[in-house]
Amino acid sequence: MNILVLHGPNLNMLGVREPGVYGHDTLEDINLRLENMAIDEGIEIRIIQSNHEGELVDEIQRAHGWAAGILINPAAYTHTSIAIRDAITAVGLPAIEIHLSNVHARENFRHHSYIAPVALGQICGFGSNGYILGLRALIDHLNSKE
Ligand code: CA2
Repeated sequence: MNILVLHGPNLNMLGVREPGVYGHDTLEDINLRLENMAIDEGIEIRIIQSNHEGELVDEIQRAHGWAAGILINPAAYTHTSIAIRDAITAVGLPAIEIHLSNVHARENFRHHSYIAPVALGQICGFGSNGYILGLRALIDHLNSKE
């Protein structure tokens, strides 16, 4: 089972600034936890962070034919990107939307997600644990379809 993990813009700054909102874990910490879980589960993951919308779209398209599912924190593009939404629809892969913070308890502009309607589900508000919960949910979903 292959899974693509995508981190959107500014998530490379995690742990460096705003620990009150996003926690103390760095992106490297999160990726290490995901990689360890992937080893334990016997699956393969490919992890990409990009600050560029088009690159995220390219990676989603590239996942077609390789990945069985996508774990994505689109970061600020959650609230703006029809292109990322369309790419998820185009590849037809189950995608789980992750947010570190509880976006619904924050500013109004973070309450709307262009991605949520095409995602299998959304996990938010559990900090970096959200990625682990999301990977668990995606693996279980894919296994239940076999
Ligand atoms: O809660 C999340 O995971 C978000 O996707 C994070 C995005 C934000 O735009 C979404 O509304 C919710 C922002 C990521 C920015 O990450 C930073 C990390 C350290 C310092 C500053 C920003």
